[in-house]
Amino acid sequence: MTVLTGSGLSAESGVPTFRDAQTGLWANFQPEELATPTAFRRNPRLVWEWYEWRRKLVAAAKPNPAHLALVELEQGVPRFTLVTQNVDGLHQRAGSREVIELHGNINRTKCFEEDRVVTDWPDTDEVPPRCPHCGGMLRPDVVWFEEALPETALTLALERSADCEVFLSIGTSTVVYPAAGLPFHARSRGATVVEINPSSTPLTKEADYVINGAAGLVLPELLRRWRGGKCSAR
Ligand code: BV8
Repeated sequence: MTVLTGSGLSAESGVPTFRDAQTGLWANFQPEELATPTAFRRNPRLVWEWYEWRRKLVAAAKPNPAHLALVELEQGVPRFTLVTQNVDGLHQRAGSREVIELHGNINRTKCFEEDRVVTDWPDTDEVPPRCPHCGGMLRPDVVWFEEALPETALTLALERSADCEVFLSIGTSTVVYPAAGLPFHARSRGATVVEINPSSTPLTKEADYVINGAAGLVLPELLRRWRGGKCSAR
């Protein structure tokens, strides 16, 4: 079984989805306008502060029943793979052991010049802070639009999508590529594709099963039925 999650999975943890209306100062911006290297070059302070705001939101959030259900599935299903587009680290905080992060992690920071993770840096008033090695600006270790995904993560995600029997696509609008291509790739290789989402997406008409509901309610119920032997998970 291979599972792809999107920001809808963290919605019930209080983390706004990527296309939810942004609040406060950020209401004037579309995420796509801020999550790019061009935006960072143009206004590094604005982009750094947006991520600081999101990091605080994520730090205050807790994994929800959907995250916890995926931890139990990982422990009980042979050959289980979790692939996420989310950058909030909530799967790991819930207890998922192997998480393929396609879009990086907001809790990691890297040097914009050297592209290497930095764990601590001099505490100055400068925003964004500076790399202790080269003096370049620091940035969040996430994949921005127009940036390539981490090759190892994408290759592994494609392999696990190609050789699974069941592919669950949960809480994603299925519009951001190449991640959005994974359920279609799985389907083309013979997997049974299940979509869990309160709304329809470009995948809905291609999926074998569509469960219109919130992940935090649907996944625990699926798990309950699986434990009761009412459905098989492969
Ligand atoms: C790439 C990290 C090529 C940052 C994110 C020009 C140049 C290059 C590429 C492109 C280009 N033009 C277009 C592209 C392709 C582009 C793309 O796909 N654009 C889209 C918008 C058309 N892709 C890229 O740029 C990618 N890179 O192609 O590089 C390349 C190759 C070699 C060399 C150089 C370049 C990079 C894409 C990664 C962008 N980074 N995140 C950050 O977070 O700040 S993407 C961002 O969107 C998040 O990761 C998010 O997860 C992801 C997808 O969104 P969703 O997760 O689906 O969230 P969304 O809000 O959309 O939907 C939520 C869903 O949940 C909804 O359906 C809702 O109904 C549902 N829901 C709500 N509540 C619940 C629920 N479901 C279940 N339960 C609930 N309770």
